[in-house]
Amino acid sequence: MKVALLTGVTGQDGAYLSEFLLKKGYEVHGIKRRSSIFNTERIDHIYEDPHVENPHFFLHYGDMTDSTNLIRLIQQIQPDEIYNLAAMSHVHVSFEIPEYTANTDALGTLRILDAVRLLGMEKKTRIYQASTSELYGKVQEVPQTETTPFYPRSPYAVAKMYAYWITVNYREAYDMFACNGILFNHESPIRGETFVTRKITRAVSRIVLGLQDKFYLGNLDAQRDWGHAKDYIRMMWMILQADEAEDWVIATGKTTKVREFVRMSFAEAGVELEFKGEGVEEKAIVKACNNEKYQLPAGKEVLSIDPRYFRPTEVDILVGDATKAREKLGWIPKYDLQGLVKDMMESDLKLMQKQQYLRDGGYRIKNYFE
Ligand code: NDP
Ligand code: GDR
Repeated sequence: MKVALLTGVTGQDGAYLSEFLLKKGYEVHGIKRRSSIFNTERIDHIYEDPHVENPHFFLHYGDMTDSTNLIRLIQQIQPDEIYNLAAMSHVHVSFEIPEYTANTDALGTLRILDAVRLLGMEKKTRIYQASTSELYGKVQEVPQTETTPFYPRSPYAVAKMYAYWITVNYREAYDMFACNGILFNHESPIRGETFVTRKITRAVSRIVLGLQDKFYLGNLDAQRDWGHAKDYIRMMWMILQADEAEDWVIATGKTTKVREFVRMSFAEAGVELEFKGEGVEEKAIVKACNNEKYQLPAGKEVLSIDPRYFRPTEVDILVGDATKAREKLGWIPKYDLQGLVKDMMESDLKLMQKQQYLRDGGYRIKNYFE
């Protein structure tokens, strides 16, 4: 039985990858942070009571900023594969906490690599590093490939650039099987609530159900290459099964504006929108509501711009060329953007219906302004 260790096990990708590896027959170990409230919601359904016989899924306390903890866990678990997914992963927030972001995302990666080397496990343990399309930042070439130059545009991206190169350096210096997956944006029903796609699908669901009046976004012109996380985690595993340790772009090859994602999400609920105005004055107005379940009158304003969501430096357009992964790893995504929006909207509508029942039953429900 192969043994995998995942950092960031409580995040979107960690949850899907754990499930995937368990189905493949792996023993899976995940590192979670201590938190004052439960932070395992995404993996609760696969967590096994540690008292049952022969469990396959284990959680350990740890932190990317704590070298001795990481060394001890790697020594104890003796993983065949490490997936380094832990990160302070919010680009905008990284401008607020740049030092912490560097410590976790850049030095955290070094700590993992160096622990494996220190323990003499270079030949045993394969390492996947969660690299990102944010490395391309101020884009030098469209579409972006494995050879496109980097130009990071946030403390997050700069930290991830260190992580990228230290992974390459350890591979070359110590002959380690260490790989970067340069993954473009991937989303899902369990995407963090403050990333733009999930913020949109949650807000749209709340608005059509009458739980919220309108919502606010920043730059609607940003373009992203959005895929489904379920497709992307499969590639993380494929990257570590390859014959050679290499770096790989994983992307759909299509790019879409944030504005269009808003339009598609409302359309999924049967609501047609019209965008009026420009810049910070832009607004989205209901043109028609074709779903009799929802009471949205034509002319209702459902979205405005709030400049607080603008970033000090923005990444305008990302679109990846995953030809290498397609040809050498057989990368064929199952979801297109329409399928992704549908999956996220179905899930958030269900989730928000639960809130609607609570509200109608006289219970107080949370407001979400983020
Ligand atoms: P999430 O933000 O959903 O998850 C991040 C995980 O890292 C969480 O489990 C979080 O724990 C954990 N974490 C954060 N800081 C620390 C720390 N100091 N020590 C230990 N654990 C920590 O990210 P995703 O699942 O979306 O992404 C996974 C990885 O892939 C990240 O490294 C991200 O930067 C990268 N990436 C993501 C892309 C995407 O589109 N999703 C695209 C390209 C790269 P907690 O739950 O306690 O907060
Ligand atoms: P990104 O994702 O920065 O690409 O990083 P995010 O969803 O946060 O932003 C995408 C684009 O949408 C614009 N935007 C807004 N973004 C947020 N979060 N909130 C808003 O209100 C809003 N309005 C407009 C942003 O300006 C941006 O252009 C994600 C993360 O998962 C990273 O960890 C990962 O490395 C990259 O994707 C690839």
